[in-house]
Amino acid sequence: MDRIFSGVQPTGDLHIGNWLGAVRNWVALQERYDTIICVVDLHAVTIPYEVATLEVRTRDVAIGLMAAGIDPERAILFVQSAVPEHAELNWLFTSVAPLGELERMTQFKDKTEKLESIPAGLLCYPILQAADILLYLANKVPVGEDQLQHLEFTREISRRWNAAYAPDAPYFPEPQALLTPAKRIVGLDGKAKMSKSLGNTVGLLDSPDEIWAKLRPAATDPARVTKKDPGNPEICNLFELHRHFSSPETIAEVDVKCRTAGWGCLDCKRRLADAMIETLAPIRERATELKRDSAGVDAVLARGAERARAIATKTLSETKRRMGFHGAR
Ligand code: AQP
Repeated sequence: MDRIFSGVQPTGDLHIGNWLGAVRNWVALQERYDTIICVVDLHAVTIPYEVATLEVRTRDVAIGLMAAGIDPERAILFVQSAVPEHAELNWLFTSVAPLGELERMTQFKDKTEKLESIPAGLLCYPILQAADILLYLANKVPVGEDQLQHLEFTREISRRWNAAYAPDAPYFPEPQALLTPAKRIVGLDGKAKMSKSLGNTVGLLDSPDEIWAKLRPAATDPARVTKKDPGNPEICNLFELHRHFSSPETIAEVDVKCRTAGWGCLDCKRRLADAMIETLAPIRERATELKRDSAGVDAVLARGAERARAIATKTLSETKRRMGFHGAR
């Protein structure tokens, strides 16, 4: 069976971009693939963060994943820092990681743009990501479009490591991306990618009031200034969200009413809010239940880490043996 690996950072609350672009796909894929899902907290410390809330955020992201349908009986769900082999393989991969390519990564350039002092962890983030994936010899990686460059880097690490240490029989696979039709959800500002750190999100677990408060001021077709101007749904970010949340009848209605100025953007937003609230309600309810039992959630994650380590230790031994380390069997 093919194995998939994917991860999510506990840098904030899960949002609908994470869900549409990745998490919903993981839930579907866990039926068909050997699935490993990780809350990647080691990645989250590459930018300034609040020490006091990291643990809770990490648990909350895991709760969001379970509420969205990740089944820890079927998939392995765990927290990255509970499996130290990630950090060790990361180090071993630095021996083949090309510095020039790390410096050219779009995410690195974006995230360091406004920083006075750049943590080395931010530069090396893609090496750790390669270690995350290859530690489980995963050959498929379901992600959003923003991760494609990093995944190409993982493939490069795999090729370089195999060439250096396993030239006759390649050990690491060259994993392929699995994208969804919602591979890049734009934020409520209508400009940048929906992103936890940009505050342009709708949270997966937001209450109906929070959803409406965020959608009300959201950017729409910039050319539509007054209610009487006809709009163009094709350039309206909220129409894209209708496509993911509303029924075909509502989508058709939105299309006509927008083009003919049959209603204002606020009417359109109200319909979207209603569809979103209805779609996300079961996830929110399951999350509320799970939050009542944080010890139970921690036990699930500990069991996930045990299962992950059983695979990780084996890969690490094989890697070290091929690299010639003393005592590696
Ligand atoms: N806007 C998006 N559209 C589609 N997919 C997305 N993903 C993230 N944003 C979108 C996908 O969600 C998975 C988990 O992402 P992550 O939290 O680990 O990393 P990220 O891409 O860095 O997410 P954020 O929200 O942008 O976090 P910050 O602001 O902390 O950097 C990934 O598969 C990602 O592709």
